[in-house]
Amino acid sequence: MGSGESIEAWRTFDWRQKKELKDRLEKFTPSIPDVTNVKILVAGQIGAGKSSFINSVLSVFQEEIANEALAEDLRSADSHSFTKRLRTYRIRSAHADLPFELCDIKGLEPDKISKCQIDDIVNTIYGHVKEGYKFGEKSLTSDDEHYNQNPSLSDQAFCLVYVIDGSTVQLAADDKIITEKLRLIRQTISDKGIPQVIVMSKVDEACPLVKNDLKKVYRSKKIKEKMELCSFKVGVPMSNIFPVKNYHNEINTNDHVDVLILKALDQIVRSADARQRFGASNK
Ligand SMILES: Nc1nc2c(ncn2[C@@H]2O[C@H](COP(=O)(O)OP(=O)(O)OP(=O)(O)O)[C@@H](O)[C@H]2O)c(=O)[nH]1
Ligand SMILES: [Mg+2]
Repeated sequence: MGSGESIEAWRTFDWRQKKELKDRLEKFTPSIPDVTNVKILVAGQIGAGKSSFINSVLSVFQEEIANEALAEDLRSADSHSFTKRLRTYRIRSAHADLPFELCDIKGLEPDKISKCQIDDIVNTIYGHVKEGYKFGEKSLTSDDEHYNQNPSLSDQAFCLVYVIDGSTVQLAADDKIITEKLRLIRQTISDKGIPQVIVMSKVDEACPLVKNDLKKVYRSKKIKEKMELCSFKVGVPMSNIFPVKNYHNEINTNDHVDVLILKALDQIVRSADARQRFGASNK
């Protein structure tokens, strides 16, 4: 047996639910009447697949490969993030503009703790950072033209998505800094009770079994172990971790890829909406 090792399904998953999930998301309306959109922040290490995940979500609804949130094709040897500015993507389908938005930000660097990056992410969650802001060496200050003094509920992010590269996640100490950064972000926003969802990307690279057949993802021992590792490192329960294969080099969409992406998005949107409802009624 290969290193992926096929075992009994450890999570029940209906591979035929694509239409149901897609329809539900297309009909979704935020619970709070004056909220125009539910905003979701996508964070994670450089190269984890954040932009590719956003592209994949856009692709599922457009029914063709999107390339809006440019993902890097040929990553240079240096450890710089390809995405440098805050960009927000509205999801559109053939039928409608959906009321949720995904924010793409600069990746977290694995080599140094920078307070500035943590401040910028926390400010983005709170809705203080305007579209197009370039993440730099210094934190955004309240006198900057990209600082939004009075964020509305629609400007604030109500779910924090961590994209973690399933092919490289490991127990070793070399990514301690990333774990520490995520902890610092969580600590800063802890009183807000913002839900967190992990999207574990690159499951195709993480397990040869899954590379051959994506439908083996919930039968692969290796994928289960990697997800447990993500859970342990970030402190997010398994039920909030979703394995995905992003579109990155394909020319057509595919139902199996789509359904995993939709399942992750469905959970993200629901937890964000629940939080928004709770947060607003608390005011
Ligand atoms: N095999 C495989 N490759 C992927 C997957 N997701 C992303 N990639 C590749 O991983 C690389 C990085 O992806 P990006 O989406 O640019 O990552 P990012 O997190 O936005 O990176 P930064 O913007 O630099 O922080 C690209 O070469 C993608 O093609 C996946 O699910 N499977
Ligand atoms: Mg990116």
